[in-house]
Amino acid sequence: MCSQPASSEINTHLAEGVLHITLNRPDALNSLNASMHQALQRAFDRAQNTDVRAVLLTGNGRGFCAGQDLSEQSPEHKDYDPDLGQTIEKYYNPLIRKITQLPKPVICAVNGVAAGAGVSLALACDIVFAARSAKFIQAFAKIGLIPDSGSTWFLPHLIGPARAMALALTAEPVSAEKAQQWGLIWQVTEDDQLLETAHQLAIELAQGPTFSFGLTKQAIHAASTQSLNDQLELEKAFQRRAGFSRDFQEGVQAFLEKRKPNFTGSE
Ligand code: T3D
Repeated sequence: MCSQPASSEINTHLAEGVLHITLNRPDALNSLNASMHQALQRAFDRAQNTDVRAVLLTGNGRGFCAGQDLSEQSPEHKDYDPDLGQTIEKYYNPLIRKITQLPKPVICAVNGVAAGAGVSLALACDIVFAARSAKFIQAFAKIGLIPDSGSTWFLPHLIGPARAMALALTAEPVSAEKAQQWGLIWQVTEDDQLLETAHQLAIELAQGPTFSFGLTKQAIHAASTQSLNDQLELEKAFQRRAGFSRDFQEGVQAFLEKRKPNFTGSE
């Protein structure tokens, strides 16, 4: 195991190919301040390295992430900037892009309440587990903002425009169970099984064919803006690349030899 004391506001460690990233401002429900944003971006940059084959993101304490740290939005704060477009350009949009464009699986374990950009952060991940006690809140409406960090895209794509609109305008909390029923997340677990369940899957995926996982992720993200015809072409191009990979050879060989494949994750 390799620990990285990069910042006390997030904890990271790498074990068995899984980079664990834990948001660590529990007293403020892991709301995102500037230094935490910087640390998170560094962690997702670190995740690009080939020794990382999956990422597991979670939060410390009773919350997952309450979105933007609102104390930084007070005119009394030393770094106060009324232009929110600046924060979004500097922190939120790059973070969401780093996660969605990372060519390897990112698993999120939502351990408690997710609000505002905390919901977007979870939904940017590839597979989302949530503890039964967790809830998802589009808190933006309560403070006169619009859903950001991808929420106006993730919500209608995942649960349809009717539910997306109502959640965005009312900020009604969605329970973990309802989030699963609606297709907002992958799976609810009992609170005390959340980390173990997410961790087991992360280890399994870290032993998988990382290169084709990266292509799969890219293809699924592309699907929402493409026609079926274009998507068929994209699948052809990506499958060609996957077909030349060492992991494909290994996968077929292992199948024929009736053994577990030993994927290296490489192209
Ligand atoms: O550039 C930009 O800023 C634009 C980007 C915006 C992105 C966004 O995310 S905007 C949305 C920001 N988030 C919110 O509006 C959510 C605010 N929080 C809440 O509504 C509630 O805390 C929750 C519904 C999430 C949880 O409620 P509850 O009752 O379980 O906990 P609590 O008592 O409200 O919070 C516990 C502590 O965390 C409390 O501190 P204290 O009193 O014990 O010292 C509270 O102030 C702190 N906390 C919670 N959320 C935030 C926060 N501190 C700073 N910022 C927060 N977002």
